[in-house]
Amino acid sequence: MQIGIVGAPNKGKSRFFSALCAMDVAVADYPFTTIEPNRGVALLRVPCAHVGLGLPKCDARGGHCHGGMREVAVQVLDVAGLVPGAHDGRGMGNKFLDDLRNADGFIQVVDASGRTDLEGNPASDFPLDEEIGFLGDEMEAWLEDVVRRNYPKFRNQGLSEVGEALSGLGYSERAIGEAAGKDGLPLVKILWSEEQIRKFARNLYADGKPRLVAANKADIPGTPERIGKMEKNKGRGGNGGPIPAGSGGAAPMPPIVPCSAAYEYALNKAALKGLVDYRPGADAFDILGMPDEKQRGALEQMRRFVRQNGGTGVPQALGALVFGMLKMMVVYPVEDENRYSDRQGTVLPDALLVPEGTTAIGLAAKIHTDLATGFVGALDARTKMRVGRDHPLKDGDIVKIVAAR
Ligand SMILES: Nc1nc2c(ncn2[C@@H]2O[C@H](COP(=O)(O)OP(=O)(O)OP(=O)(O)O)[C@@H](O)[C@H]2O)c(=O)[nH]1
Ligand SMILES: [Mg+2]
Repeated sequence: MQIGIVGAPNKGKSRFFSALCAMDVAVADYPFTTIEPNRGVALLRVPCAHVGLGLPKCDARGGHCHGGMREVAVQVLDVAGLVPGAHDGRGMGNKFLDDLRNADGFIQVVDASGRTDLEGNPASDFPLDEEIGFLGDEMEAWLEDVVRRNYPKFRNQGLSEVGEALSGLGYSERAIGEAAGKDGLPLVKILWSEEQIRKFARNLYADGKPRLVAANKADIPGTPERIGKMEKNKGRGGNGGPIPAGSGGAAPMPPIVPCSAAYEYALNKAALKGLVDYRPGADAFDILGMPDEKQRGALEQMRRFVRQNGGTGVPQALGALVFGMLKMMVVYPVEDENRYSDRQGTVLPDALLVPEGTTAIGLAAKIHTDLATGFVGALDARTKMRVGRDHPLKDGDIVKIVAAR
């Protein structure tokens, strides 16, 4: 699973990325600080299955489990700022849009304080809805260009050729079929008009990859009020539903999560120094040790923000995108259903992020192709009941795959 962090320049994308991935990257108060993309791994925290099983602990591999919360890895990509006309090569051009091809979903970081414009230059009271809308328009136009460029490859052909021609975009054949079906576009002997190509690209964009807005810099005084006002004026789709095609007037807004990347970053650093017991995602923390007066004042301010907003909003934005919009869930594959462990006795070694509706055979394929080809059955480790290959798994399931060797 890969999430792209996108937005106009100078909005706090890299700060958001560095806070999320605990990785220091260049951050500065001018546009185009980032040119080459930054890649990192964010850890989402979910309630660990060992708690419900009454086990004292688990042995998480490649991650941690603290206070009953298990870490699950998500890849994150921070790219250069996009300006209006980026799909035509303006600003840093469409290379950065191409960097985002493999992303499953997007977090658009906006400067909700209104102090920067679409080019990342200083502004006062820049309209938030305009900033949110421009990115949708830009990404849609980029996708349309890609489809148009690839059209000769699937002209006169069918669905699988469209899938092949657009395979670099990371859309499933099903998503492609649905996008065409929406406007009744034929998927055999394809001969689409310019207008039909446009409609197809538009549908693919609208339903394909979700976008959530991180309304950043909410720590700046007056910003939460600006966000509240904009949401009230616009009326929100805010339910993880289809993403609007650009600002497009009456189109519903993507879900919006107010946040402060600066606070999330500072709190993680303060935790490393032992000044706070903050854990990402928490809505409260204690101040520890002996911060000096200035540090204490800043930490108190952050504490108020976190209390009022249910957190800094940064891990919350990622969680809302991954679980709420991309509809992922966590399952635990094991080899020993009695000890909930692998063969060596490592308890709940892996917590895998998979799409809701993943079946037993789907999980087998994700773990190893050999497990899928030799698939005999699966066992729900909680109930010790056998489940069939097409049995849809549930969030938190602990599953043993039985395969012929
Ligand atoms: N007050 C406040 N400032 C922030 C926050 N996040 C980022 N900033 C500041 O905003 C400016 C831009 O931050 P960056 O993370 O470099 O922004 P970017 O969107 O990656 O910028 P480009 O790479 O140039 O597109 C810097 O001065 C940051 O310190 C925040 O949550 N609150
Ligand atoms: Mg940057």
